[in-house]
Amino acid sequence: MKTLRLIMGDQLSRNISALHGIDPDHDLVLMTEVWDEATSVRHHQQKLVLVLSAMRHFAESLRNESIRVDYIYLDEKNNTGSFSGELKRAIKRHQVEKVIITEPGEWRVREIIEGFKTTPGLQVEIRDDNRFLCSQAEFTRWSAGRKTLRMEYFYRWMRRRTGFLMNGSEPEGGSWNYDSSNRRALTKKLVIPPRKRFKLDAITVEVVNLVEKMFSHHFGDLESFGWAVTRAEALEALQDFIEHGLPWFGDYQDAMKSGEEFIFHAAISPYLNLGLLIPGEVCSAVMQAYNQGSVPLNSAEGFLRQIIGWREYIRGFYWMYMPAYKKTNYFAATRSLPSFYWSGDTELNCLRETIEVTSRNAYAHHIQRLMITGNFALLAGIEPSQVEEWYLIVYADAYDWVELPNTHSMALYADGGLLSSKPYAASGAYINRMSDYCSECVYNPRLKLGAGACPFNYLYWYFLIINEDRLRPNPRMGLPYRNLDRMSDEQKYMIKQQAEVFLAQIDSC
Ligand code: FAD
Ligand code: DLZ
Ligand code: SF4
Repeated sequence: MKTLRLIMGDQLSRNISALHGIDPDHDLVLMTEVWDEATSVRHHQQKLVLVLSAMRHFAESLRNESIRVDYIYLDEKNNTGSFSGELKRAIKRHQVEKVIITEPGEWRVREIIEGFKTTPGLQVEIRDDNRFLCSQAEFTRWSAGRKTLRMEYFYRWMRRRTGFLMNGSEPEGGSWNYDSSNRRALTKKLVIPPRKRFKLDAITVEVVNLVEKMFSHHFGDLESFGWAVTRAEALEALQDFIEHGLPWFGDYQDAMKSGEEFIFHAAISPYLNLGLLIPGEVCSAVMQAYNQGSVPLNSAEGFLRQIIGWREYIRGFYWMYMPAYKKTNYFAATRSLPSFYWSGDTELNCLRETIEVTSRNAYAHHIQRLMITGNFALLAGIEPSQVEEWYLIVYADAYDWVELPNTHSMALYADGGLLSSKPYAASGAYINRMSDYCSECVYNPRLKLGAGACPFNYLYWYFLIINEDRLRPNPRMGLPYRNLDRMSDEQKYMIKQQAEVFLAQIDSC
């Protein structure tokens, strides 16, 4: 039977389920650049270059194995611009009877793919995505009967299942989690090695020209593009991180510093999410470095937790709660996203630094995403769908399955606590402790009120005041509310006043 194997832009793994059992004599791979995906949101220009260049390189690598690939370019004359349109054309062109697809990573695209099943005379086989360590069925089994789905318990379950950092049934070193030793601030003396970046080859240059021509109105700089676009390069980037970043990853996981873009983070999420790297191989490389003694336990454990814990948990969580949960808005937040999220033009230095680095690299590390742009959006009551769209646009690693739970649930607590037991809300004191941003800021993180007071301070208390009915009953919010209770009515009144004046002029702050 003549079979078409559809490979989408974030499915660039040779071992992906859709390619299993491929018969090069009869089967054909379809890869298609489509307008609908390129414009589903106004993706950062670097993200477009990364996806399209990685797709073109992947097609080339399949052809080098004598696999037939029908590759449709974005600017081709007859390109219909959609997955369904291109699949229909390909079925006719090649007289195909069967289509094999790996399940897509996004609800919206999953619905499109399900729609293929109604095509008369066409067999459609949707296979599980085999690139995760925990399948959806296994996640559902783990979650059965649990009142809340907390990552920490999922993570312990995954440690036992994978055997990573386990001594029999006990965690290596006696503790499951070394997060408390992962909160050091950077010192001036510490030298941070640059992360591996890559030169543009002819294929990437061609894509850059295309993106400059068609998408120059999208967010972000293109000049600094340095992402890996092939598996070989992605493996090099992983090795570079393991040697030069991982040993310090644990200690400085939460630290932020002006001008330091990647610190000791891996910057491999774009590769994992495209399929250029596979989580199992990343964990094995970490374990090898740990077993050789070149990486301390807090780094190995902290990093593994991100991959086998957070990443897998987030994916299970997405499919468990979609699509209804996307619409929740626990704090009834309605404010529009401030324009400085696009321009970086703000006096709040921590926000400016984070937005500028995001524009330059289509990357910011977790704490910048969570505790700077995310925390501000939470405290300022920005409408969740606008914040989510921003995150989906600006990061090279952003796909709905991973961006949505991180933004909607972790950063904005818009689901009311499905993912975390309390909101990640913080005042300027946290940002001052974990970064050097405040020393270059017009505001003072030590001032709670009045001229020059850090806006994160009064917005934090304002957030507690206006959401008291929802948050005070939460046992984990006891301490902040006890601190609020120590304030006089006059202080609370002044906090409200200053916060409301700030929020009324938020676009020009
Ligand atoms: P490292 O800090 O070096 O961590 C290693 C790897 O662990 C990452 O590459 C990533 O694959 C995985 N990981 C770590 N934390 C998470 C997490 N919370 N969820 C899923 N995987 C995780 N990550 C994305 O991949 N895509 C997104 O669109 C995305 N949006 C986010 C939005 C917000 C508001 C927040 C708070 C976080 C978001 N994250 C997202 C998670 C995390 O910030 C990024 O995975 C991480 O910054 C990627 O950089 P890194 O490779 O240097 O990560
Ligand atoms: C992100 C993206 C972009 C920008 N362009 C394409 C494309 O032209 N063709 C394609 O197959 N995939 C693209 N992608 C990735 C898809 O959006 C992704 O595969 C789906 O959202 C499923 O997760
Ligand atoms: Fe950000 Fe406040 Fe520090 Fe300025 S003082 S950098 S606004 S936390």
